[in-house]
Amino acid sequence: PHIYVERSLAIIKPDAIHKSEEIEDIILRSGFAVLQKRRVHLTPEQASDFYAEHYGKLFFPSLVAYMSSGPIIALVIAKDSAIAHWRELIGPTNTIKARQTHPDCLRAVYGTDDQRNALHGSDSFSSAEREIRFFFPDSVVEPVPIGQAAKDYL
Ligand code: DGI
Repeated sequence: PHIYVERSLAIIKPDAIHKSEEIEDIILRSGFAVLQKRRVHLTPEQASDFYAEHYGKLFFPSLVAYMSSGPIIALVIAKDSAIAHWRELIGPTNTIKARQTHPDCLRAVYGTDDQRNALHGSDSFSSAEREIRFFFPDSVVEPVPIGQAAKDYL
């Protein structure tokens, strides 16, 4: 059977930025390659753009304020089934509920509350492609051996 290396976009959000080294270490130890990495401080306009699908929802203004409140780290990560594997590792959206049902997931460990949940992961192939282009507009897809350390790529 073929194993397809897939890319996903991970974000270390403002409430977890002080733990970024520890989190990046977990990403590598979980078998992901880090293909690209950028530290950015989004403007409210950029944060609105990134979360455009939630425009109009009650929590949208506070989500935008939070995501533009400080620096974040965007990472393109790669692995077989990277999208599903990363979502599984970060766990449920709501940190408070995640602590009850998935106490070992990264959001349970590093998140703050129902909105400040430490980490982002693309939820589908099409959102991964869009989100990678959002942060890395010039990115070129190159084949990458699984399990390589990020330092070999940065
Ligand atoms: O893909 P996820 O990040 O797991 O979840 P999502 O795409 O549904 O929502 C994007 C972010 O918006 C999520 O990480 C946290 C925030 N959010 C989602 N639902 C709620 C919310 N924030 C609040 N305050 N209340 C919500 O119901």
